[in-house]
Amino acid sequence: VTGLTLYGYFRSSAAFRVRIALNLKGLDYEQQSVHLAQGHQLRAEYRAINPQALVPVLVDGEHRMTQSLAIIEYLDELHPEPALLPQEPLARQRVRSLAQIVASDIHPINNTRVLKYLGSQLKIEEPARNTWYRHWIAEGLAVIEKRLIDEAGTGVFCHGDAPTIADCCLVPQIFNARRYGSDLNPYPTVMHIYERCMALPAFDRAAPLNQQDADN
Ligand SMILES: N[C@@H](CCC(=O)N[C@@H](CS)C(=O)NCC(=O)O)C(=O)O
Repeated sequence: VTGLTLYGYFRSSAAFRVRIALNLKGLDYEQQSVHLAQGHQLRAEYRAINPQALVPVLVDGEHRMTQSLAIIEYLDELHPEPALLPQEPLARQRVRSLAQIVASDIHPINNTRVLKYLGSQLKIEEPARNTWYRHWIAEGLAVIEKRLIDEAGTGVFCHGDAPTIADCCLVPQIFNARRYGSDLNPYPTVMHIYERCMALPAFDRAAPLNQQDADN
């Protein structure tokens, strides 16, 4: 078996998702830090690794892969235990749907490059940019909260009694929400699940401040 290397950054929530999955699977991996705040993702050396200029990238031997959810599903297919997706098609659909509220709808419009564009190109000041950020988090988390309450699939975690891809996405999004001062009181079910996840070493070890490149 060849080694795994994760290109990431301590604060990157997309890299955080993959760190959680690697830890849940009990896989060892090396980390390469790409300093997003200093724009190192835009350097030619890094674009040679990922033309999208985003983290994470997972290198497995001679194979290089991008997109956190596609990476996690790859890991899940290669190492089926513990499963990060349930077996039954409707349950799998539900887990992916919850994950994608975060990964496809909340996170992309709050990404570093989007916030930078709002500031430097559209001249939107920081307080308004932060309002934008919290707005999309509030809208997404409200829907997740409602679904977790209403849907029978919810268990100790987002789906059933073991962590899934949905939890891998939800937890890092809560870290981002806190960092931008979002009010999380309206989402007690979400926060319960968040706390249960964070009580697991696989989640805690993946947290931003537990990474070697955490600079503050
Ligand atoms: N859909 C991608 C998103 C990757 C992504 O946006 N990563 C962020 C960090 S969380 C990034 O590299 N941002 C750099 C930038 O915006 O310049 C995935 O899930 O992997």
